Amino acid sequence: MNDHPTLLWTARRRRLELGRRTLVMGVLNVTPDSFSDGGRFLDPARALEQARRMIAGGADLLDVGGESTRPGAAPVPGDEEIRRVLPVIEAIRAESDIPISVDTAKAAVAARALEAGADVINDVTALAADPAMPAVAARYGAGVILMHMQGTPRTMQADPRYADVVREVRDYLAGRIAALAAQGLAPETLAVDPGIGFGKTLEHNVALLHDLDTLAGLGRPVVVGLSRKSFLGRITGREAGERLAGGLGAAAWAIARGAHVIRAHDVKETCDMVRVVDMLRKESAT
Ligand code: HH2
Repeated sequence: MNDHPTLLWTARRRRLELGRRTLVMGVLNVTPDSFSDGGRFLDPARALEQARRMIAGGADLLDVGGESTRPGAAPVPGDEEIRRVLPVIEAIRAESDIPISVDTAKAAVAARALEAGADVINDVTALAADPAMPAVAARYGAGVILMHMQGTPRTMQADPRYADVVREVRDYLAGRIAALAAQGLAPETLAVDPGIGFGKTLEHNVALLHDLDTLAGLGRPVVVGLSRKSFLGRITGREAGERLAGGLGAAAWAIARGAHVIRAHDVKETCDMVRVVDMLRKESAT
């Protein structure tokens, strides 16, 4: 197993060094309807408590989202999304310097979040849904996560089809990197994500994780979110709240195949796994 080459990911004033150490991105869903934790952190005070728990658990980055993207989810208006995430981002920033990403596809939400101290835009549409998004990312020098999705959350799981899922996801992300660089985004701000579960069958998700090193070949950091997702339920027969062990197994595999950042709800457990896998990667590379 090759160790990962060192990569720099810039996000506003930050330079995140990736490769030697895998980063853990804690998920904070300020929504009533997220698939595994909907409604638990809609109250800003409870969201802040959860943020504190994730920071204490070892999170490297917190991903704050105000719109569920689960299959079938209804879109949320921008002003409602801002009302959900802004107080939480402000409260975290008031007491911690931890890097914060905002999980949104709307330029107005991203701009307000960046103004409040967020560092990264995590966009499940790879900055393609809102034409104003690339300019916001460029203006702030924000870090950006470009995720692949086939279709929209409302329809994406109806009948996803690919001739070659790994090649199509890689080519799509390579195309987005090139298009955004042409629009003035600095390539070192960009990270990529295969979008596990976003318009993909079990077989598609398995193929993407199996060949994840193909995405690492794009030369940008690879983010992977698989925590509690339904493909784990398909494999293990478990409900969302009981998929931690399956998710840790898949995430360990993803790191060995080149993932740099793991997006997870269970931060403490994921950090323990990451420490062990990172140690083993170093040993096997020497
Ligand atoms: N998955 C979800 C949401 N955002 N962002 C990235 N970059 N990668 C992912 O895999 C990803 C993501 C879905 O998970 P969750 O946020 O827990 O659920 P919901 O969308 O229902 O809020």
